[in-house]
Amino acid sequence: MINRSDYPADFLFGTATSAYQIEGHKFGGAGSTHWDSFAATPGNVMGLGNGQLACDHYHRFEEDLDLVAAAGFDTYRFSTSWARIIPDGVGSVNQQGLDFYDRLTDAMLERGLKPAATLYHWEMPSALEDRGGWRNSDIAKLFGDFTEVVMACIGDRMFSVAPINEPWCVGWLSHFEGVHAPGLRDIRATSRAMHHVLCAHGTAIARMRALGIKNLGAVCNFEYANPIDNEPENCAAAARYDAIYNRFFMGGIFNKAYPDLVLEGIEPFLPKRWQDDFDLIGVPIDWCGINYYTRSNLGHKEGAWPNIQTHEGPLDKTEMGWEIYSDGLFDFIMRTHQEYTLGLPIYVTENGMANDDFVKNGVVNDDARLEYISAHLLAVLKAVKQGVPLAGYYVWSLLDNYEWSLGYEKRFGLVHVDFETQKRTPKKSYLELKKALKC
Ligand code: IFM
Repeated sequence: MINRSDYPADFLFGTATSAYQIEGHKFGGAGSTHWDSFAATPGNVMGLGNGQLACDHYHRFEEDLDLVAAAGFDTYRFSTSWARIIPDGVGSVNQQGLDFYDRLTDAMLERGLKPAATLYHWEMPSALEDRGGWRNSDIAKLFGDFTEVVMACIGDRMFSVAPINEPWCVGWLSHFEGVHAPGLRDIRATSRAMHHVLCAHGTAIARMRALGIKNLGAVCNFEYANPIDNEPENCAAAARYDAIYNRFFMGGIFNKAYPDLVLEGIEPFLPKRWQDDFDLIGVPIDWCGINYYTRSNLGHKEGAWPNIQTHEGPLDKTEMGWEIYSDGLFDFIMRTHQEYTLGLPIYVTENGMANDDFVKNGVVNDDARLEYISAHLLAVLKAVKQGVPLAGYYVWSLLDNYEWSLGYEKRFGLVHVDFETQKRTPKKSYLELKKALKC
């Protein structure tokens, strides 16, 4: 394990969670979300699991933040639930919802933790999904309205704010692959969602700037695109994957342009005059967040665009079946710095692994997670030494939680959660990180 003293003195260590994955959505007057109905539909989520109870963080947040602080973390990344605050997505505000985030914020500050907020981590209010969700061009404005409500309450106390977690998941995974809510498989829906999510990002940034909120960023996810061999058509498939996954959203936000390799597939389905939105999408921001977990091995597939086939790779894998490839994190940090952010601070806003964790005699031996985190923190250190302005690293996740379509089977936490009793047990990785953060 690394030591804190290996990193620059102002480098921040944190851990991350999201609202629907831990809070317990049934509490506090929250409205229905598209994850509730997606999860209630057989075949979408393992065990039909949903976020109604999750980790009951809604009632246990003090205990959970005690764990964050006791580990020696500097910052805590959390998200706000749109439907908890505005149950129908527009209109009446649920004061209980706002009060919850107000209390959560104060509880972070009381423990010396810097609050790092994400406004949207995937749970669209059902009433807005009924109106087309991310496919609806009104969504950017509605998201801006939600942003103002949240920030008027807690914005003054935030260390940093990002509008949307992982736009690739919101756009592609949810509307092209159908793996996440709303579970669509439609290229027109995908194209519109990919564009509108960026318009919503820009709208939220502009509204927050107007309110005087500081330290605004964007959080994108990245997956290393590895061709299975040197055959030109397999390399071309990997390049298309890279463009869709890793370059589309970054291109829009930082370079006001979409890659040709993506436009070749989606341009016919984008909204009219999409090019006119780049000044909004590319509104300046203060930092960029990289979420990184794995690589994919890619080859050509006959048939329709994007002609990509994913292949099983040779590297060690996590419980998600994801290959462990820490060099990919180094590559993305360098690329982000050199091609997109050009000197802005970069944070690794998510990194971690699912492991087959269980409590035995009060202990959880998750050595694999410890190795995974150490390897990725070394990749971060390598980039720091090359002069990249890396400002922090967040472990995903504080707690075992609701892993979306995989239900509660996959455990990503530094802290084990018994979902029957809600008992928290810090794992070995938590205890070792705690030692490392003291050195
Ligand atoms: O659990 C998710 C999180 O919600 C977003 N990033 C990836 C994590 C692991 O799959």
